[in-house]
Amino acid sequence: MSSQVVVGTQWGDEGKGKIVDVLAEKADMIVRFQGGDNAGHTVIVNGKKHVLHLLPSGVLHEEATCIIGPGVVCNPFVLLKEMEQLEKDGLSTKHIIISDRAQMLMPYHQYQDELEEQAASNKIGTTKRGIGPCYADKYARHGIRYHEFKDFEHFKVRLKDCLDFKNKLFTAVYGGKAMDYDKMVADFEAIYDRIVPMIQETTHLVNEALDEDKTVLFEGAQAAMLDINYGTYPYVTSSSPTSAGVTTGACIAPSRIQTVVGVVKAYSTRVGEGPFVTELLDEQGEWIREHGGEYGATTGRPRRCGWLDLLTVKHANLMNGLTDIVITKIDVLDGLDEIKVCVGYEIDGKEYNYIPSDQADVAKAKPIYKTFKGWKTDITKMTTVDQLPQECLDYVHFIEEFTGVRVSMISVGPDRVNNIYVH
Ligand code: 2SA
Ligand code: GDP
Ligand code: MG
Repeated sequence: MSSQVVVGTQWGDEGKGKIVDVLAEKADMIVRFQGGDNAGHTVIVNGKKHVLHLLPSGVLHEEATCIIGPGVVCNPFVLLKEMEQLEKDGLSTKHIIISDRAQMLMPYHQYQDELEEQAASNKIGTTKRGIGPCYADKYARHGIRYHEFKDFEHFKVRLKDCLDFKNKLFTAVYGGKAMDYDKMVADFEAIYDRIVPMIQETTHLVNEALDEDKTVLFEGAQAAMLDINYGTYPYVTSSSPTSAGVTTGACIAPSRIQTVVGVVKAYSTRVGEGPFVTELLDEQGEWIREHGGEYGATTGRPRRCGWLDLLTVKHANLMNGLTDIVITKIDVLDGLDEIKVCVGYEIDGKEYNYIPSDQADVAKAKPIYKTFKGWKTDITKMTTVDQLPQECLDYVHFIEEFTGVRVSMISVGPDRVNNIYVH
């Protein structure tokens, strides 16, 4: 049996999509276990760019089974659009399965997300894809699961109940519009024949694959600092994008997890609101954004940029039990004279080697930096560790030393082939 988890260690957009695609070459099954189409995972193969939102990033490997797991909030309309795009690109979508326990993200969730973001005095900066409202309904036990969709008459009754309730909320509380039930029924009827054949019970599929010694890859979306429990709450997403999230979101026992790969971008970015201790609100930050192409893969929003904050990676390691780190986008730093890394916070004169839970404290934190000399060499064509400049290796070794986790791969470009294997 081989089970491998891939998770983000910062605020997302570390390049998880690329890494999952690379690791999926050896996988028999790839499972998304949390989140929804808020994710934007970019995979580049032979110069062709694919941006995936709901589909696992391993989907380009047609021989592997791709599962949208029970922990996912899945918008069926977005899913079909994404599948149509792949089909246009000449790729197969026959290997995609939706867990019958996955929550169906409904048009009213998306609208609710928009209205709540508009009304909020303290905005989260969500992707407005309906993720928070859908998880809220799940935990309030109002959610509609995919198995309910199979019986369309039953689904219509559930939809009526839910929409009546939401329409009261939209009109009476948020000053929005009521959504039309008949139109919604017609929209769902139109996708019924494509969606239903993909719905299956998946917990036995995943566990049987592990029993049969197959290789199963669990793909995280978002990242540790956006975790609902241990991220920068309330500026987080509404799921657990961690190895613990795999156990609840894909239904495997914790003891079945073997390797946990944490993807670490060589600098930090964040989209949405919330404290960001190493943020660079100057030309240096702009430089990173332009050189790193740091714009949201789902919304196109400019990402906030800053130096690597190793306290977040340390925090991610506590949450995930990382066995490996993959460093990405280190090539983006190629042109710099010097590079800083945050190794601690100073808050009201006190030094912290961990991340406090109160965001008011984090907002006051001053980063304690260690400075590295830049390598000023183009590393994008390099394929082995011994080709890397010493300054670059010093940077990589420091990440290993600080976190206590080995770096097993270094990504030096966006394409599937731009990798240096370390161990
Ligand atoms: P939500 O929509 O409820 O999950 O938003 C809550 C917070 O989670 C953040 N979030 C993300 N952060 C980085 N990348 C994400 N995916 C897209 C990408 C984002 C985009 O790959 O670029 O295109 O803007 C993602 N999804 C959610 C979000 O910014 C909020 O801070
Ligand atoms: P994800 O959400 O973690 O999958 O990351 P995104 O796809 O949102 O953002 C990562 C961006 O960086 C994408 O445009 C990738 O194509 C790109 N990328 C991934 N790895 C590398 C790398 O090592 N170097 C460079 N220059 N770009 C990379
Ligand atoms: Mg992304």
